[in-house]
Amino acid sequence: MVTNRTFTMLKPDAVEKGHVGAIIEKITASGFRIVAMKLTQMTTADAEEFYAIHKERPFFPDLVEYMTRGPIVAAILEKDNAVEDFRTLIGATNPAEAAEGTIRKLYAASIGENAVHGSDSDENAAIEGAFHFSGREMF
Ligand code: IDP
Ligand code: MG
Repeated sequence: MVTNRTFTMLKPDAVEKGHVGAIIEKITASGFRIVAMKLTQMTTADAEEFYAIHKERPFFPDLVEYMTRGPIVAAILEKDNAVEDFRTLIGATNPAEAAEGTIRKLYAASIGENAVHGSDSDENAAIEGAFHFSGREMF
């Protein structure tokens, strides 16, 4: 079980607004090594499976619509304490509550369209990374 990796997505709003380069620069400048990375687009079935834990929430249909409307950048990142440190780097789910200098404070528009995903546990990091990447795409 890998414990020093996390999984991220630069969500459709971040790609649409041209923030990919700036966000990747901030991630690598913060000490994360890129293990895997690609531009891809989730299908409705992909998004429903990826966010299955939220399927009873009122925002679920909007979340699936948002996450499938355009390309995302999916990536696996490596660093000591990766999951926790990456959640700190991205900030709170609601950008209005995110700390100064965090990716969501800088680039997110709202709690729904919040620019970036970060895994919430080592277990989910492994599941989410394997959802998007084969072993041959990980370095
Ligand atoms: P997280 O992305 O910070 O881990 P989660 O609670 O796991 O936050 O929610 C997953 C995603 O669902 C959020 O990143 C956001 O895009 C969306 N979301 C969460 N809560 C709300 C809400 O109250 N309204 C609209 N969208 C939400
Ligand atoms: Mg979450």
